[in-house]
Amino acid sequence: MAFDTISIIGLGYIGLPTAAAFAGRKKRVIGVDVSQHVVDTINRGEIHIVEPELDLLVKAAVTQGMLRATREPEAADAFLIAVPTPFTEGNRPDLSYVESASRAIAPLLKKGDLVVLESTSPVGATEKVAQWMAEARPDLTFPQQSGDNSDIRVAHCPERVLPGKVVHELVENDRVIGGLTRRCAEAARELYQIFVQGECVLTDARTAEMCKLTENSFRDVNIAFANELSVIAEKLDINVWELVRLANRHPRVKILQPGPGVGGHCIAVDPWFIVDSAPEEARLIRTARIVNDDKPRYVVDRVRRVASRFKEPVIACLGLAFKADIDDLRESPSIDIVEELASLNMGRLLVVEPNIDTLPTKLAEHVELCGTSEALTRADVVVLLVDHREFRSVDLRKLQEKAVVDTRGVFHAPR
Ligand code: SAJ
Repeated sequence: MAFDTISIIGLGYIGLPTAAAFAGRKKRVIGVDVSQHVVDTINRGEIHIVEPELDLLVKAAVTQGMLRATREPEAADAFLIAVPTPFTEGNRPDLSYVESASRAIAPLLKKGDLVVLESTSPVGATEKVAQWMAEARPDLTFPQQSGDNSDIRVAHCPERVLPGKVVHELVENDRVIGGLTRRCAEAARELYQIFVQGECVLTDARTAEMCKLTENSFRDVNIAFANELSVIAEKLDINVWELVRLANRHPRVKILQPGPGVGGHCIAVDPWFIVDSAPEEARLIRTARIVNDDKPRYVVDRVRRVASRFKEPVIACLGLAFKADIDDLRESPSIDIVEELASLNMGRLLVVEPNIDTLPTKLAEHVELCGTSEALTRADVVVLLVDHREFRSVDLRKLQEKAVVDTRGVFHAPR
């Protein structure tokens, strides 16, 4: 199959790097996004997200004429849907962006085209994509009607890249490719092999959908174990960081690190897609979500207890991002914690986040953004929320007179 022109619908954290990867292999790429700002930024050869090395790739792709962004989808040989799949009230998956994208590309389809759903999706979503397109194009045949002989091939290939390492992981990671038929999967493998150096492993679409959800749920459940352990250890007056380090010396034990909660837009969301599909059966997965979602409240409680011995405490919160050494504040438990502390009005709140210049508006009114050294000088209570590199090198003597709540073991773990 010749994939001369590839269209990527959704130019976010996954779509844009994928578009740049195809363009880097000299494929003509049409990137589609609903935001005029995103389209204009990319067409200037710039990027609207923070991801190491991506700026250079996009600049090269645009200047060489291999990548062009537009708001309206155009004809192509392969379409990749990489739009958000958020969850709504009640933790139910919201497929409305996927549906809009499917309906937008349907009029452009021609015999032989391939459509791949990349967005993390509940089981059955790829079948729905094929159904939405079939409704709009009764003149073409789809896999659910004609099996391997269909005019249009439809597959699911979930992204698995780690924010901060996207450019490398996109090329190096193995890919799970699930086709609505075997031929669909094979066509998608041919597409991904254009830039993927990892292995492209074929399966059916439902297994591929579940595989992605399983990976993130596995991590969520294991982080929940670590978070629960940290609460138990505190109650029993045990240093959880030492405990985890020692237990992990067993050859078959690998406990993850406790933290202030689970953030980001994947691990805190995807397990709910499994719970929504199998509410009675997904007991452990649901409980893990609840344990992790409860952790910020527990941290706030601890800060409240510790701060109560000061009359008007200055509280310094170190870190706002959802994990170390990135600037991404989306779904960050640290934001929830700082917001809750602000609403409790216990004293003066300082925030240190070395990776941003301005505070999100919802915090700006109540807290002061400052540098690490100023915060440590002024604070009575220090709350470590993110294990950023800068905080790891803090001189522990500066904390001697302070009350410390360390949610990541940066100050409390043996150095
Ligand atoms: N966290 C802990 N303790 C740990 C590990 C993580 O508290 O031991 C917290 C982090 O601080 C953060 C959250 O969990 O708040 C999630 O961070 P993460 O590094 O585990 O994962 P993400 O959300 O950055 O990326 C994940 C990855 N999935 C897996 O590792 C199974 C990535 O490969 C996926 O592509 C991505 O989700 C996604 O897009 O689904």
